[in-house]
Amino acid sequence: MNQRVAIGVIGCGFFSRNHLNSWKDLAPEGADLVAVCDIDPAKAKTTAEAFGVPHWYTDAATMFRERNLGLVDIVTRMDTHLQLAEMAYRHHVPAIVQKPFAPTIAAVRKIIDGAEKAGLFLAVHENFRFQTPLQKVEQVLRSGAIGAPSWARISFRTGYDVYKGQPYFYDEERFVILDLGVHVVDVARFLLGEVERVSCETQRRNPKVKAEDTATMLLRHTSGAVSIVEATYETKKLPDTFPETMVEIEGPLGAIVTKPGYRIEVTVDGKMEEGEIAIPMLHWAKEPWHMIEESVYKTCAHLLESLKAGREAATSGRDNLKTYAICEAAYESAATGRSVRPAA
Ligand code: NAD
Ligand code: 89Y
Repeated sequence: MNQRVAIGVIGCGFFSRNHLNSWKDLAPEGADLVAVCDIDPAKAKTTAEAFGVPHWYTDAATMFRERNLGLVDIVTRMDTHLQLAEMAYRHHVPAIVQKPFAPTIAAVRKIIDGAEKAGLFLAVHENFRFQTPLQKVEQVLRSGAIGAPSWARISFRTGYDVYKGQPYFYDEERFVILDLGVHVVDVARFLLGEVERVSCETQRRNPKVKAEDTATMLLRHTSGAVSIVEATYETKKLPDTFPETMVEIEGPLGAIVTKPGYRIEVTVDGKMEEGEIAIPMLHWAKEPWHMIEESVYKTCAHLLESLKAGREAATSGRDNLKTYAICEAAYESAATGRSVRPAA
């Protein structure tokens, strides 16, 4: 029998439409979108109307009291994640929180401890490792074609106007590492495994933002591999590859390189083959975001399936703590000029 899960979404802002569309599309897999909540009544009401959601709230506590939720999807910004996750635990509701997990590693640990004490499923909506191009790279890597990877560059460099949709970026106290670095670091872990040492330099190149908009990290993985992880919103380079994460990986037998426009080059034994990675266009998706939008659907599908099966998600709270700890180490390295061991 298909187990149904009553889902409430908190936060009806810029990114929420991707979650809402995904949950609607996952109805055949058991997702019942029953309520939305936003402190802004106009946003809550228009979202409920647009997505045909039967109940809307301006107060999360009331939503938890009145609806018998089987899952809450917290799509607010990080400053509210701890308070809302703890509210979910008090009502014995499993939770997903968007990245970044929380503003500090202490808050991240509290969110995880709360879920573990309550015996509840907790996952972070970390969607980059569900992106079709990065899954393709992982598939080639796992095939063994290039051997065990020993060096990589994983970079997200763009000058796309991200501030238009996300104007809160101007005022972040810790900016590009927590917003974008978390994704790119998570991809580095996904492809090359755990990390034992981090060095980082940060820069604020756009005078209109408060904090760093460029981060260049050097990671030493426990396997011995080394990766350069880059995140910037301030490149003027063309073509602008937004929203692609570009990857170069080298192993003893060959290399995997992604190229702008969802292309991939795989070199094995001195022969290079080029290919195109087809990105499915979901019915609600729009370029250039369609690749990210498809990954949101795949992330939601994985999280729902894991919850229903009683399994830990690939991006569980515990897993994402490791990504967060690398980012925290990157900030410490940039501030001290030393390399830092991540403390997950
Ligand atoms: P946003 O500011 O546009 O939306 C957040 C919404 O939450 C607002 O409408 C606000 O009124 C509401 N809100 C705040 N506190 C609330 C509370 N206590 N109860 C109910 N509603 C509350 O932000 P956004 O751009 O939609 O980002 C949301 C999250 O998604 C952020 O953590 C961001 O980093 C993340 N995000 C992820 C991706 C990705 O690819 N994974 C992309 C963009 C944004
Ligand atoms: O905020 C960023 C994220 O998490 O993914 C894409 C984004 O919205 C802009 O780079």
